[in-house]
Amino acid sequence: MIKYSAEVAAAKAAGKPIVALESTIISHGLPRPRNLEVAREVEQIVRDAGAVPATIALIDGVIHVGLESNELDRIANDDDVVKASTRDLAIVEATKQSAATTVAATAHIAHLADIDVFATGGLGGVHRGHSYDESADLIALAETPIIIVCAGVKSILDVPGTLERLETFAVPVLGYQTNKFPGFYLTDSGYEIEHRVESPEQIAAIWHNRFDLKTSDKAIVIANPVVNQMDLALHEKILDSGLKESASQHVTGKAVTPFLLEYFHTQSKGESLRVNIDIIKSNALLAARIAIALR
Ligand code: PSU
Ligand code: MN
Repeated sequence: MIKYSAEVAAAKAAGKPIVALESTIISHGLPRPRNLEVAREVEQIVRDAGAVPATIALIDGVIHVGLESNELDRIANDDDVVKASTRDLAIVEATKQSAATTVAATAHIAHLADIDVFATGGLGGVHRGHSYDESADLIALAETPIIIVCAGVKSILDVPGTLERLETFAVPVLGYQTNKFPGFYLTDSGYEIEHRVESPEQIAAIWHNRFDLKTSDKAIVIANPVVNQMDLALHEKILDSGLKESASQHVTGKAVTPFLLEYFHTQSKGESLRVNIDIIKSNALLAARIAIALR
């Protein structure tokens, strides 16, 4: 059911630390041609840190854990690559489509592949003024034992609403060297988090304790704030107009998040893109250090 890249298959055989990487960021989150370059750079960051990258996607209906170079190229550049969340997986398999996987679907597949650590940009969550627009990422976190490194939830979302839902689902949220919940493009969303961790070793200890306590059926969210955030005034301005624009164009369902991210990238003339890339790289590095600490 799963096809492993040569690199990931060798890492599994040797018991090396592996980091799962999400592919919707590449196909639907970042503009071409920068998306493919970033995907390759992020994989290299994981290798340089001493772990093995496993970018997850479906190619012609087959689940891939780890992509060969030409496969990564297809996910970045083919127009027919769809965005697959967990509910889409069986359908994409049966119809032999190629798909990038969201946080939810990537976490699910990573767990199937026995990978414990996963890096992304920002989590999905509750949308602002939502009439039931809530990312399936939240449900996946409630059902999948995996450590997910992110820069908080995307600032286009209802941040306090998302934090409340994570509490309801009993998903622990740990600030990495901070008590401020990060706001994706922003270092601080303005909301506090109770627990803070200082090191990958501490995260590994929490992971192992949860197994002992049998509270390990959920994800652990590691919230890693971006260092050089986006200009605050610019962020507020674009967010405001972007939300209005998506409402007036009646953007719905899985198109909402890619629409708003692209709106940010064009309106900010690349400033949000710079921050988004910083976020992904820094999260991949931390995820690699955690994967190593778990061994
Ligand atoms: N983080 C980014 N860029 C992205 C995403 C996350 O920096 O494009 C993607 C992830 O795949 C996440 C998805 O799962 O956005 C959420 O989409 P939705 O709101 O439709 O669930
Ligand atoms: Mn949604």
